[in-house]
Amino acid sequence: MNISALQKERAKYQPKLPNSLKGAVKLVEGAKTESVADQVEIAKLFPNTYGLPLITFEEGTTDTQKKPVNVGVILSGGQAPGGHNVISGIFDGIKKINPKSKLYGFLGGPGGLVDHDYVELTAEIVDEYRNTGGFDIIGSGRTKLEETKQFDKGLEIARDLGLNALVVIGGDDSNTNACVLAEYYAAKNAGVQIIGCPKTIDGDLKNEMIEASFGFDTATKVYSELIGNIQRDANSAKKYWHFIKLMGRSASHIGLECALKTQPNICLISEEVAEKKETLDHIVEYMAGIIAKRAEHGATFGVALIPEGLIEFVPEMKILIGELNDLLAEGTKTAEIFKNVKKNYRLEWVAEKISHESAGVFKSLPPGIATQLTLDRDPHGNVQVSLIETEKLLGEMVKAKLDEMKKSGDFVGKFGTQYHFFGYEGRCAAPSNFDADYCYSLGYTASVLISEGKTGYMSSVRNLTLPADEWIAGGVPITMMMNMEKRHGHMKPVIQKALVELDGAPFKYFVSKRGEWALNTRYLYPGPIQYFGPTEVCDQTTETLKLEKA
Ligand code: FBP
Repeated sequence: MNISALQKERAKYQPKLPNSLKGAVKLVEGAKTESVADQVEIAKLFPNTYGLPLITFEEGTTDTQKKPVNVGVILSGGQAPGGHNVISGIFDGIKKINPKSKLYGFLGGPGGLVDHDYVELTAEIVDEYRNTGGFDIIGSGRTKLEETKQFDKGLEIARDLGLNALVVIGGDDSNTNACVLAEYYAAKNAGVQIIGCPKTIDGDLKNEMIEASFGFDTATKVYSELIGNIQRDANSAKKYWHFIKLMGRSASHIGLECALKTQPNICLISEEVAEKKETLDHIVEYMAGIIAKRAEHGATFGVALIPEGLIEFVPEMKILIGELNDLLAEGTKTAEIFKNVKKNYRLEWVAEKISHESAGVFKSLPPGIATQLTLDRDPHGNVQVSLIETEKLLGEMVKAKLDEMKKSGDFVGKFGTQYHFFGYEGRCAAPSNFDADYCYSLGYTASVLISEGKTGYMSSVRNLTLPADEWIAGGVPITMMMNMEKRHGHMKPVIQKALVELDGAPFKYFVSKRGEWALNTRYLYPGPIQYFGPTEVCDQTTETLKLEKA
């Protein structure tokens, strides 16, 4: 493999572990848990894995060698920086348990388990990928593991390989599936444990016990570097408004974190839009208002951050998307008919099948955006928001509003736009020191949970604003994070997504500053991720975590 100079140096980096994982480990069981909501339904659906206690690891005294364990690992869903370090953490952890332990990687995501497509991850392979970005060591995929047929195929290969456990590295949907799989194998007494790891750049898999999903730190650092560069360009040329859509599917954590790091003129927060029941027109008025005010002082430039999932949070759009999801859900009769409707008649066909109000909203959208809303759902039944060009939709609507304002004398100046979408640029970056350490610790924690015979747990590492030595490692029962939600038109147990909390410290801080950032030019330029150098530059956690923990 050809490697860059940075990779060569980075390969030497030894990720930090919490003190509790450095030598002998003592397991401490905490209180029994309950799901965040819908306790009766969840307990009924998960009789073998519901109500398990929280687990914390502490420094132990005796380090006895245990029996070897064979472990399978799956990377599921979108890439996130640090996945390779989770794998190297599992590898080192199970080798510490017993050097005869083996690690198998299922290729191309959960589908690899079902299709029995795997590779043994040897020291030689794992060493090549330490501290690198990407999921290319074994690849990832979005196959949804939800049918017993798939679980049984998984069990076949687990038995062939003598697997004691399977680690699923994924986001909320993948960990939901991991939990269902854990329950199925536990009910069957199959002898295969399931452990989840919290992955997603979106940052929406978090709660009291999971302070952050891995990858969020690095991805937001990459986007913030780019936003800072664009801000500097805007402030130099003084001729464009840059509308930047940021990945993150539903929640606006990425947008908020990047705003805290770069201080742009506008950052929309989807959760606030939903709370205030704002319409698209309100949002456009707000943006146009700031643009016009800046223009009054000669500042005909600026930067606006737009979260990827925004339109799903605009109440009228949410209702529309919900109706479209039901209409076009995979496997429904209407979805089948839709596939055969002629392309140029599709929008009309859809408008006839939804409520009168939603049809009005649907028809008011530019045809390109309306079409994007009808495109294939992802395997979990969600609209693929990354395919919807919200930044252009808003750009066009803001331009129309400013044209009107110009006529009435409320806007003087020019409005030139540049559009950007940052998402894929950050998902495979070389993990920051924080993500390199955090991911390695998550993987190592998973190996200890396995050696302790646990199943249905998610690997948890907390206290993340303190130095890694002081991090608290352990396990959280996945059922603890679940509630019932409507998916594909049916109520299903799923891990509750963590949206931006409007009474949380990060959002409150943002609100206290955004007026000043809007009208004045207070840009911050974070620059690229630093891997070597002073700790205040290289080992920063996210602004979100800092404010949450302050
Ligand atoms: P995960 O939830 O699987 O981590 O996905 C994150 C994400 O990057 C979202 O932010 C984005 O909407 C989506 O993946 C894009 O999906 P794809 O990689 O399939 O285009």
